[in-house]
Amino acid sequence: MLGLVGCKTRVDARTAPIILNAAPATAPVLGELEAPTEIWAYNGQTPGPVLRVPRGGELAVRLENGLAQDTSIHWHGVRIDNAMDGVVGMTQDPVTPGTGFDYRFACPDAGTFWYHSHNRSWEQVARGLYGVLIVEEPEPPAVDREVTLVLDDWRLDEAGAIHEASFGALRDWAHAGRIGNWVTVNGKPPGDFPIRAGERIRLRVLNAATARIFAIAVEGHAAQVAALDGFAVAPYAPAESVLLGPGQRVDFVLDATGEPGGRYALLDDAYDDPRPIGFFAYSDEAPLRERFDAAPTLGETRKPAAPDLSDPLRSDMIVAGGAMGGLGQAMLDGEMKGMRELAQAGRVWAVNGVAGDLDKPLLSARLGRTVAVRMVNDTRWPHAMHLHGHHFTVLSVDGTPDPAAGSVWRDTHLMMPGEEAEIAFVADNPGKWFFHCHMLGHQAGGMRTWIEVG
Ligand SMILES: [Cu+2]
Repeated sequence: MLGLVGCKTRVDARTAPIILNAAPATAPVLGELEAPTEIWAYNGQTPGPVLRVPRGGELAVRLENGLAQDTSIHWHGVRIDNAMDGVVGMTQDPVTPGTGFDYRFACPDAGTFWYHSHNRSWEQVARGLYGVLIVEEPEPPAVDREVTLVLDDWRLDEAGAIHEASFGALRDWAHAGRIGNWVTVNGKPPGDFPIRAGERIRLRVLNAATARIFAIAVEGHAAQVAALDGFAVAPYAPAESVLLGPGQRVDFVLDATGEPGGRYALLDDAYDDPRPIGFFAYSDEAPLRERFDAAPTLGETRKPAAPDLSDPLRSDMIVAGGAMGGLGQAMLDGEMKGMRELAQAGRVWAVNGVAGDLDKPLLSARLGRTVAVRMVNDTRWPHAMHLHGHHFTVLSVDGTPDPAAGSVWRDTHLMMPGEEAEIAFVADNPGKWFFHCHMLGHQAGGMRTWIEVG
């Protein structure tokens, strides 16, 4: 008996894994009053459960695959051990139906991160396989409450079901991606977020859509940006709505300066005039406070190594192709192929003239080397370029130095058509790291490469 107790204690001393079961489920995508929609989910819900871990803590997750397809989980934005990065075919074998995989890794940086499928992600994420990962600061900022909003965009048919026939449609992949026709916040159609006057809220916002860009602002409020892609910045009230490409996050400090009983829209104006994607609905209670101190900083969320720009390893990453892109040919399976053959193979984008082949890395850097990548968007479409395992700083956009260079660190950069951006980072995490567009149909269609570190 004693031995058994001792054994149990030792087991408990290591974090017991959180089970994430990926399987078909139903969810109130159309709203609580409508028939539920068939989706794919972690533990029966989309978004999946919010995972929380203290900075420096270890996360242990057992992925169980209850799908009829292979799957895996990528931990987006985490400077993770390469073997845990979740990229099928690069860092791990696929998790086949009926089997599982144990993820166990340290979370070195605080901030708002997320997790999602990284196999057939253009389908699996679009069907609902994602969730938020929060790594807590050692001394969290003084706020009354946290609210997490996960934005998504679904393509539904007339019956309200996920439009399955268009999964993998090359026409979408070659344009803006699988843009949907139904926006949800936390898996439901835009509704009310209860709020009390005088509250100070930390608002974590994630764009989990596979293609749609959001640009958000809170009507009548000076919400202050406190973190981008999880990385703390000195709080500021942006002059315009905050652009969020697929995969990107923003943390706001939202001071509830509205009137009791009032309703204020969360607005999105990424493509059109501002339209509400939810409402902050004030209670009638008297304000919690009349005056607000300056917004708190989130403290030190990460410690990115300072890049040595005196002699960086330089690389070009020229993305081309897509509709109206004029891509004549590209390498596929080691051979130069014309656009028709590329399209037949489902490849419509290229990185440095290679249409998605992964036999060679974009670059190989020794551990600790500063890398500067000139990213050129030679297409007619925006792209959300995501680097795994590292955080980079944007040095310049279209030749203009970025004033935030060296002080803002991101894992995803939203590139506009024709844009040329230079980014830099210290290659300080050994392994093979995927580098791709987070418009996930673009990635599948060839807009992907990888870097090798160490
Ligand atoms: Cu893209």
